[in-house]
Amino acid sequence: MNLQELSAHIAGEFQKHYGRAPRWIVAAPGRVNVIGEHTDYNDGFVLPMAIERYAIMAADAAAAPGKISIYDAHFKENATIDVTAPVTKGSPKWSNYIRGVVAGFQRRGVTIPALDVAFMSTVPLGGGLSSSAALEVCTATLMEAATGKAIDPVEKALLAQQAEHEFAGVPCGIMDQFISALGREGHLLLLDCRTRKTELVPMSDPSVALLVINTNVKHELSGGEYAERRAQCEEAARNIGAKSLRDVSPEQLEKAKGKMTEVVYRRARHVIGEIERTVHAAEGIRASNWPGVGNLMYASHASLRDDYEVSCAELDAVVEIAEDIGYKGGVYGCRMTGGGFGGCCVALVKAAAVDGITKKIAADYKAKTGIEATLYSSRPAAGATIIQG
Ligand code: GAF
Repeated sequence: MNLQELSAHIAGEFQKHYGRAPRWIVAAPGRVNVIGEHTDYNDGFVLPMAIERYAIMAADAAAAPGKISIYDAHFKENATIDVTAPVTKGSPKWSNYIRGVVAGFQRRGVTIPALDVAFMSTVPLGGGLSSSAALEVCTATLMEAATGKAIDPVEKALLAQQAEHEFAGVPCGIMDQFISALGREGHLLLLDCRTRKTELVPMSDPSVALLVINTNVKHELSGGEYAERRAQCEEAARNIGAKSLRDVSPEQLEKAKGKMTEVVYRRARHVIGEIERTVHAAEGIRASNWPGVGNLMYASHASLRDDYEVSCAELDAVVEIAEDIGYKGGVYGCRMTGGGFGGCCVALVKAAAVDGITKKIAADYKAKTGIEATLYSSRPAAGATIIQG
């Protein structure tokens, strides 16, 4: 479903559930990160794009005061949030992403209106495409629409990130919420996570496409591995005497190697190399140097697999299949994307070869793992929008 169809669909769901038409419709996209993995919480660079997959909400002011009623139109579940007091964690689990954002608005002194809401998402859950950030940013956009007060998009991303930290328990960086709030059609976003300055990188060459390959192995970032990686990076920076790994050169790391465990050293080596690769990839994309960008993607994957140890057998299988198809078959590069431990890969491919590559990866992945992958290509989409209201 494209955004227009999705918007009509959620309006219909709202109508069926609440017996009237919605006043507001808002949406926020998921993302795929082209390169720059596990660099955001190290003050580094990331290069994501918003995808044509969305969390979407239809809403209207509620007759009953003091609460937000939410109807999950896909799983046919309901949640109620009492907004007469500071919002806290609650159930069902998915409502915490919404609760966290509402709490963030309350903390900023916003009086939350009573609302009836219907929502759904076409961002696969736990697929490493930022389904949670999409839901958070979508909620923040609904708050803006319903209160009539827009907030600065950077502030909005930070509010959504805080919701993820406090209500979902994931100490994530800023990338996912940022791209969902600030994505631009036809562009990747080169984000400096230290200064929060962004540069739009046009991605409109019709001869190439980005293919997302979902391994359909679920990833769960709250499992502790993510927080552990983050702590290891901080330990490495501390041992070197730097504020963050952003400030450390490969030479400095080598010199300080004896001051840290071998594991912490490898974590730092990934981050330092990945920050450099991300800057080079942005240059490569601007120059349409697709083979160069592809090689950086392969190098990123190897580093995430061997040094950062956040890949898994299924993600590695996809990258191996892509490498086998190779340049001659139309694949420039491929890597895991997102937090890791499952989820998706992203491949840079020749547009003319997309169909053949899709079939080949799906068949070989099934043969290797016994699992059906889901593949789709997406153009870079726009960030969060108020569609109606
Ligand atoms: C997850 C996090 F939410 C991001 O902040 C980022 O760290 C990513 O993993 C890894 O690059 O998506």
